[in-house]
Amino acid sequence: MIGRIEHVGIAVRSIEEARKMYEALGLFVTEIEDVPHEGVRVAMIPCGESRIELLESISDDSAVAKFLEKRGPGVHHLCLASDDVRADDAKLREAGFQVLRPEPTRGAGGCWVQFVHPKSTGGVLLELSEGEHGSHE
Ligand code: CMX
Repeated sequence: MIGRIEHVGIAVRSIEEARKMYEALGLFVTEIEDVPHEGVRVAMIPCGESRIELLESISDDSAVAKFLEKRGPGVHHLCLASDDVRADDAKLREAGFQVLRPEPTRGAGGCWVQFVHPKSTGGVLLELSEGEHGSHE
């Protein structure tokens, strides 16, 4: 089952530059983590019950590097908190949506994550996340 919006992922060229605007508003970065298998460095900024995830590429062929090259900085994905990512993954498959990975993988913060292709969702890359940061409802 889906709960809150866990985070909104924003592709940035530089976390150090991008964080300044949020900090000017009194928000702050609580965690910075490299996720090597995704080729990204992520900075998490809590905002109400959700978070803003700044995504900087650390690898030339990462999803975020490709996105920045094609589209420039901007909103990259929407992440919804799931209390059972495998069950929600199965529901999406059954409904004919294009789930990107054969099964959930570990993402930032040790969460289990799955992605749905933006071509299949009306233009928004969707992430489902379950775990330490993904399921406190
Ligand atoms: N949002 C909306 N559309 C997107 C997109 C995004 N984030 N990324 C790519 N697209 C669009 C492209 O613009 C392109 O559209 P056009 O054909 O109209 O030009 C199309 O999708 C390309 O699709 P593709 O050829 O299948 O693939 P790409 O190589 O561009 O990869 C995707 C797209 C979604 C499959 C890839 O980014 C992916 O696997 N993402 C999941 C993993 C991920 O994003 N990891 C980083 C975040 C990790 C984290 O949060 O920790």
